[in-house]
This record gives sequence, C-alpha cells and structure tokens, in this order.
Amino acid sequence: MKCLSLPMNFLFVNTVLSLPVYPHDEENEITQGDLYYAQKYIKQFFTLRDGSESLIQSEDSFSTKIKEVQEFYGLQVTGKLDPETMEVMTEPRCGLPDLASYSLYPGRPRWNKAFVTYSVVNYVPQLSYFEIEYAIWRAVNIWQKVIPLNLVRVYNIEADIMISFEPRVHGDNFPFDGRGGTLAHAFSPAGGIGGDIHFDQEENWTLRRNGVNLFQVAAHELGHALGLAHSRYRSAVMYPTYLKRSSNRFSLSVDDIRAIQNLYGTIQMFNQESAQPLMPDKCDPSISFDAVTKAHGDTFLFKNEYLWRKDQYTADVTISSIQDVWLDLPSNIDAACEIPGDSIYFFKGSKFWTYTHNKLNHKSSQSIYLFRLPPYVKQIDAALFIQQTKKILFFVGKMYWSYNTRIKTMDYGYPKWISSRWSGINDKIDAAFQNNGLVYFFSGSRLYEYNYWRKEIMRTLSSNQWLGCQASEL
Ligand code: 01S
Ligand code: ZN
Ligand code: ZN
Repeated sequence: MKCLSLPMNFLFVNTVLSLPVYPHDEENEITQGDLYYAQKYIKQFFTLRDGSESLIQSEDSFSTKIKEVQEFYGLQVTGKLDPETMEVMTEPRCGLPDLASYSLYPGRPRWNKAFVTYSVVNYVPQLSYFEIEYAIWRAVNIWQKVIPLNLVRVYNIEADIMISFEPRVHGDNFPFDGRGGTLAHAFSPAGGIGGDIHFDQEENWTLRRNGVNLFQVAAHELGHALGLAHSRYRSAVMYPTYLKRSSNRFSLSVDDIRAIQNLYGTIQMFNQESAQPLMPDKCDPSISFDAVTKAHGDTFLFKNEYLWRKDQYTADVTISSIQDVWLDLPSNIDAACEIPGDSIYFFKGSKFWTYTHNKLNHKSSQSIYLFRLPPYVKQIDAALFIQQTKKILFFVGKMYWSYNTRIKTMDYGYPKWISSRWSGINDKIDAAFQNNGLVYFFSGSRLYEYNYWRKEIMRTLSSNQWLGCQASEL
C-alpha cells in the first residue's frame, strides 16, 4: 500500500551531508552548495510536486534519483553527483517537472522475474464470470504489451498477484467503505500479500460508463501491483481518482508507459505503427499550437490530442488529453474561443462545438456556415472573441471576418486583410486569445502581444513562453 508520508525535509538534509561525494578534483569539485542545489533540483523536477510522495529518503534513493537524472540526460549512470551531472542540472530549463508526472514506490519494488502469475480468487454477482475474467485479462494486457514481462493466469495455486473481491473488513488493516469512496487497492510487488489486488465487493461493478468500470479500475490496480504509484496526469491510468471515460478510448497514457518502462525496460517494437505517439514537449522552441483560449479564467493551449492548462492563480501548467476535459471534442482542433459567462466554442474543419458550463450544447457538432461564413471557407485558423465589441473574429489565411454575437450576424465589409487592422500581423495565425485587454496572436513558434487600442505589437515572444518556458532566440 502506498501510505507513506515522512518528515522528509530534515531527514533529507541530514543524509545529503553524508553523501559519498565525487572524488575530489581540483578543477571540478562538488561543493556543499552543489549538493543542496542537486537536492532542490531533484525535488522540483524528479518527484511529485505536491511533496506528499517525496522519494528522497535516504542516501540510497538519492543515488537512485541521481541515476534517474543521468539516465534521463543520457550521461554515464554512476549514481554519484559528478561534475557532468551537475552541469546538466544547472542548464536553464522549463520551470516544470518532466519526470515528476508519474511516481514509483520508494525503493522501486518490482517483479524480478520474467513470468509473474495472477489468479482471480472470487467473483461478484454484478458481473458474470466471463465478464470479470475478460475485464482483468484486458487490463493485464494493456501493461503486458509495453514491457518484457509475462503475466500468466494460473488456477488453484498461490499466484504472485491474487485478485479478489473483498468485504469491508478483510484482514489487511485497510477495510473497505461500501459503495463509493475507495474502490480498490493493491500492494506493491513483494512476496505474500505484495502484488495482491482487492476490489471493494460492494461497488456497482460494470463494464460500461455508468457504475464503476471494472476494466478501468483493474488497469489502475495492476499498475500498483507492478510497482507504479500515482500520476498527476488526468489522462494517466495511474491518476488517483476514477474518471468516467469512454471505455473504447481507455488505454495507457504516455506517462504510464514511461513509468512502467522505467521499471521494466522496453520491448523491441517491430511494428512502428503500434508505437504510441510521443507527447509533444511544450518547451520545444519550434512548437506551435493548434488553438488557444481562455476558459473559466484558465488558459488552454491545444496541440494534436493534448491540451495544456495554465491555472489563473498558481500559473501551474498541466497537460492532459483534450477528451479528459471536453469528452466530445476531436483531436487536432483548429480554433477555440470563449464568450465569458456564456459559452466556449471549438472549431475543426467545417464543424464547431459549443460548451456551456462544460456541457456540450446541441448534442453534437454544428456547421460553421451558421455564422454566414462563405462556402469556400473550409476551416478556420483562429477564433478570437473581442471583449470590447462582443465580436468573434474568424481568421482564415490572410483574411478575417467579424461576427457580431449580439445581433448574430456577420459584420458588413468583411473579409478584410488581417494586416489592415492588425498592423504587423502579416503571417497566417494559428491561434489567438485576449488577456487583460491585450490580444495574443500565435503564429508558428512566435507569439505576438498586441495592444488592441494602440493597434501595435508590444512584444514578440516565443509561443511557449505563455507556458513558462524560457524565451528562445527570435
Ligand atoms: N487504489 O488504487 C486507490 O488509489 C484507492 C485509494 C487508496 C488510497 C486506497 C482508490 O480506490 N481510489 C479511488 C479510485 O478510483 C478514488 N481508484 C481507482 C482508479 O481507477 N483510479
Ligand atoms: Zn485489502
Ligand atoms: Zn491507486
């Protein structure tokens, strides 16, 4: 079980002081200050950000963490804080963790054998025998297919992973709480109860979206049974809470795959098709975005099947899949805009979707020609709501249209050249939104900060600066 919270800071500082330091070298000596820096760095970038699951508890795991840093940056893996490692840690980088999304248990418990057995001990009347076996088999397979580990179903013998449905009190000091609340728990890899999975007998287990989907929870618990702790990504199977997802779309996220492969390694992919698409790196200096909008105060930046959400209060940036937030939306959207206090619009091709209070309006997509856009417009590059005039501007190539949301008609005299109103904006626009009276235009890897009244560009930034990344040369 993961129930660890230790008075870590004090402990950590003590152990850092007694670390085996890289052999003394006149030129590149590691100072006490370096050690503190490394400690802070690892804490910030290589463990969970809320600090509740800090993995740095002893010299041993500090060295493990150093190894992780070295592995990540492709350095020689020594587990020691050497000058090369110190150097990569002092390089400027994005202010947010990259490995800190998932977490493993302290000491990295895992199965140290190629064949791991599992068995299903009992069943519940909510589902048939076949449905339960099938749900667990599918959950086993989503993990098994990305790591070189074989999970074998065994019958009537003691298995490594014993799976059972349990009543409230069931002999392991973690009694269940009836319907709702805790749905299941699992023990990290070890002998005896280690690896075992218990489902709360009283839940409304189903294989659909209503009730509690057994396949989905089994996939999560198997992650624990294989050695994964929770992830902070909403799209991750190891996200701590149960989210209703459409079952056919439920699969491992890139974060889950990184986590499990960190423990067990990868398997050779012969078929490149089956490789998961890589999660885009938001601090890639050449990144561009599909669409950007404010929604309920936070800023959302869209790219492919992902979105980044920047919190209006903390400026924290989190990535998730688009469908985690707006279930009915497709990937690769073209444009988005919010009419504050009313609804949010999303555009892709000749379709648009609107949400009010995160609920889809009109049951499905609608046609962009409802806005009286001419039929030769096949898609929109960017949509921008202007607070001052209550108009939605549609950017298409080098032209733009202006739609009056109050009287629901397209303004006369459009399309116009973008540069005729927005001097300095000469390129095609990918995305646009308004913030504190300023208008932001995204074009490729550039971000223009535009003063609406003075009609001029205030600053040229890089697209991902909004996400807290360092400025790149422009
Ligand atoms: N089990 O793996 C859990 O994470 C427990 C909480 C532990 C502290 C015991 C649990 O039942 N969490 C709920 C849950 O939905 C909220 N877990 C399964 C899931 O699919 N995320
Ligand atoms: Zn239990
Ligand atoms: Zn869990």
